[in-house]
Amino acid sequence: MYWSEEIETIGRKELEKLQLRRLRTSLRRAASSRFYRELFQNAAIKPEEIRSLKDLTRLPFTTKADLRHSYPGGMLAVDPEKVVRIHASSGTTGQSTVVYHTAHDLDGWTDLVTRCLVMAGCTPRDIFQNMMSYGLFTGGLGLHYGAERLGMMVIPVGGGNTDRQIQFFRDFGTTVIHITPSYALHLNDVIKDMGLSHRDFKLRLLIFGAEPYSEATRAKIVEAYRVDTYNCYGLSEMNGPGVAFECGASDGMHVWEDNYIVEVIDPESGESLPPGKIGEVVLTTLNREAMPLIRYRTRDLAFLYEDTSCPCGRNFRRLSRIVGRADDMLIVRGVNVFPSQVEQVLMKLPEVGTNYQLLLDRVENLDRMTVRVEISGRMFHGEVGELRALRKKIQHELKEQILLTTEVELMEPGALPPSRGKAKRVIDNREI
Ligand code: DLL
Repeated sequence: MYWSEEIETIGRKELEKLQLRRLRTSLRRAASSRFYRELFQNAAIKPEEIRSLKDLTRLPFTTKADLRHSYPGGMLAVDPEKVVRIHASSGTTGQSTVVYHTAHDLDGWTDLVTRCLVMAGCTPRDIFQNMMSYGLFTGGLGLHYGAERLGMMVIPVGGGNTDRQIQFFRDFGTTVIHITPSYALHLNDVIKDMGLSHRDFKLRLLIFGAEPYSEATRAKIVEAYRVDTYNCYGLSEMNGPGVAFECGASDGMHVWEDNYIVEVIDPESGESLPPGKIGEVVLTTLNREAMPLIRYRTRDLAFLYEDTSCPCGRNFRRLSRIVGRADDMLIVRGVNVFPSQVEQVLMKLPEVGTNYQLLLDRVENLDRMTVRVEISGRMFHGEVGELRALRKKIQHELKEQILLTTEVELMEPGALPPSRGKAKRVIDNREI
């Protein structure tokens, strides 16, 4: 099923022609912002000199720091009167980054989200409960308008208030939810505590994104809810959700390349990497008026699939799941560790519950990593010997995976702060 069949099934050659045409327009638009005018001048390059898609690599990158420095209006490329909405990134540190949208931009974004929902098999008969927060964060309004355009009944409940969410599942017969993976795990704990299960609901489809998660977590969620799951990737700088989305083949996320050019680069050298190689995702907007972004470094790590054909009929390149963030990488006693590696180990173990936290501190000048993990209710009432064995097992499996000896603290179910949106997994006390 397609929302815009003609464009979704476009051949690669046609697509590349369209991309080049749009790229040139995008560059021209970008050059009317103060930031890009200066950037192009400093790089001694004129937008008209970009005559092929390959030429794109001659242009400098744009970074999150650039967005911060040009706050609030340095990247605005249109007359402020044309702007109809702003969104901001959920980044927790420093100056926030703002993104401007014209009516055209919002219309284009909504269309991409609608494509995603149709690709996942949603129809106007579905009842859609949007459990991501509304406001400056894009997970709320972004999915909201796409779902409405498709004609689903939308319940704009937002994040949190878990009891009411469950009540709504029952009262309105919710069939599709949009939720962060960490909140889906927490929600399931509450569902179980209420003595309920997937049989009490009509859920059939779960869309998640906004934070990294492992395949093991997905398996846990599928087991609990018995639903089809779809991974949705995006970031506020690129509109928000709906930059890339899985099709029914569940094998990578199609990047909507008529709207974005995707590159994967070596985060150290900035060189382009071939398909299959993990690196930093770099995106260029092709259809945005208010704030075009050129070669934006996302800091997200993933790889592109080699093959551009897919059983679903779309030829848009596929991006792997996000394996981590360039800036999330922890260096513990000189070893590079991604929180996602720890999660992959923990979520595979049936004795482990749904929540965990990584705590880093420095003891006598040595890094120490403590993994605090909630165990399942059944284990909690078990024997002390059993718990000791479990702790050893977790330590051993972690050592195999990340090559580090870690402290493991087993916590009772519900002891760690639950996630109702993006989870905060790492507490690094080492700088303090
Ligand atoms: O999180 C947009 C979004 C909302 C995407 C709802 C999907 C669903 P930001 O707050 O700007 O925007 O955060 C963007 O979140 O750079 C990734 O690091 C991470 N992220 C988003 N989607 C995924 C995903 C929204 N599917 C940042 N898997 C991005 C892993 C994701 N990480």
